[in-house]
Amino acid sequence: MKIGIVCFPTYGGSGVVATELGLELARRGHEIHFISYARPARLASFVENVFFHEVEVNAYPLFKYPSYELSLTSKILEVIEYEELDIIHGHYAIPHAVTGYLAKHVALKNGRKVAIVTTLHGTDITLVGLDPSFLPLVKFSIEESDGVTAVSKFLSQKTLLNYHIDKEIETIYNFVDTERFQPFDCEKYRKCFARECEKVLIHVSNFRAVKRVQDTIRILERVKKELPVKLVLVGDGPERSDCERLARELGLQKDVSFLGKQDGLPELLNASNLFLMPSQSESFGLAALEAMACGIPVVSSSVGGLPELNVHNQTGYIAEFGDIDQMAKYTLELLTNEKKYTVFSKNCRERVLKNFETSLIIPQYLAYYEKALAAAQA
Ligand code: GMT
Repeated sequence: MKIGIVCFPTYGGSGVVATELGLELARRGHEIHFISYARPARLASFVENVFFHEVEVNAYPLFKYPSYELSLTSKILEVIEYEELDIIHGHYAIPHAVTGYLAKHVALKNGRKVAIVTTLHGTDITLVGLDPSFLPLVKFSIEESDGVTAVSKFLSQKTLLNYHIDKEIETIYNFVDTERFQPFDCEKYRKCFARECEKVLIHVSNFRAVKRVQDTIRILERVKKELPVKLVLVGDGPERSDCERLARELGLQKDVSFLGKQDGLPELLNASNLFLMPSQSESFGLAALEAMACGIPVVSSSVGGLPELNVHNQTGYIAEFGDIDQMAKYTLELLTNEKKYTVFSKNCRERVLKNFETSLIIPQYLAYYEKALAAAQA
C-alpha cells in the first residue's frame, strides 16, 4: 500500500505513534509518505520506503494569520496525486481529519479515490475538540472519515458519547518496540542522577498542565522523608518553568534533574526504578507503556485509559488524580519491598509482550486499512 501519514512532528505521543507506525509499515514493504511541518522527532535516519514531505506556510500581506491548514491540504493533495496514495492516515483529529476530508474531495474531483483514516489520540477529543467552536467540525470530520480508530476503549466511548457520533470507532492500542525498550543494566546513566543508595523516580511528558508534572515533585518531597530518592524529569513544555520554581521553593533543586527533550529514553528508563504519571487527563499513556516494556512499574492516576494499561496491584498502582499522598504511599510501598517490586517489574514486561508489542498491533492497522479502502470504494 501507499500510505500518507499526517502528524505533528513533536515529541508528543501522537507524533511518536504515527512515526513508529510508518517506520514499521515501511519495514514490511509499504510505501510511507510522512507529511508535516517538520521532520517527525523519531524519524532520525534513512529508512527504505520512507519519504518526508515538509509543509511550508506561505506568508502574504493580507494574511494576518497564514493558514497552515490550507498549506497542509495542498501538500496532501500534491502527494496524493504525484505519489498515487491509497490512504491518508491522519493522527490527532485537529486539523488532520478536516484537511484529509478536504484533500480527499478535491482529489475525487480530479478522478483519484483515496481513503481517509483518522486516529484519535487524546486531547483532540477530550479537551481541544470540545471547544464549542471546534466541536461541529471535529464531529463532521470524524463522521466523514472512511475509518476512525482511537487509542483506548475509554477514548472510543468518550468520542461516541461527547460528539453524539453514530459510527464504529475501532480501538487500536498504542504499541512499543520491545527490543529497543527492554530491561538492561544502565548503571552508567544512573550514576549521573543518584548515589548507590538512592532510588530514581522518572517522568516523561510534554509538560502541559494536564500532565500535572508538579505532582511528581510533591510526591518526591513526601517519599524523600522516608527514603533516599531522586527524580528525573524528561521533556519540555509550558509548565517546565513553574516546575523548576516549585523544586527550588521546596528546596529540592538538587534532587530533581530537568533533562529537557531527550532521545535516549530506553537508557533513561533503565536507569530508573519507578515511573510516575499523575495526569489529569490521559487517553492511554504511551510514556508509561515504554517504561513498562523496560520492566519499570508505574504509579499513575486512574483517569482515562490509564487503567487499560496499568493494572492496579500488578504492574503498579493507580490513585485518584491529585491524591499525591496516596501516590507517595504507593511509591514507597514498591520501593521498599524488593520482593513485590521484582514481581511487579516482571508483570510489566509480560503485560506489554502479551498486549502491546509492535508485532501485535501493526496487523490490526493493516486489517483496518483494508476495511477503510473498501468503505472509500463503496
Ligand atoms: O492528546 C494529546 O495530548 C496529544 C498526544 C500527544 O501528541 O502528546 O497524546 C495523546 O496521545 C498518546 C498517543 O496515542 C497517548 O498515549 C496519550 O495518552 C495522549 N495524551 C493525553 O491524552 C493527554
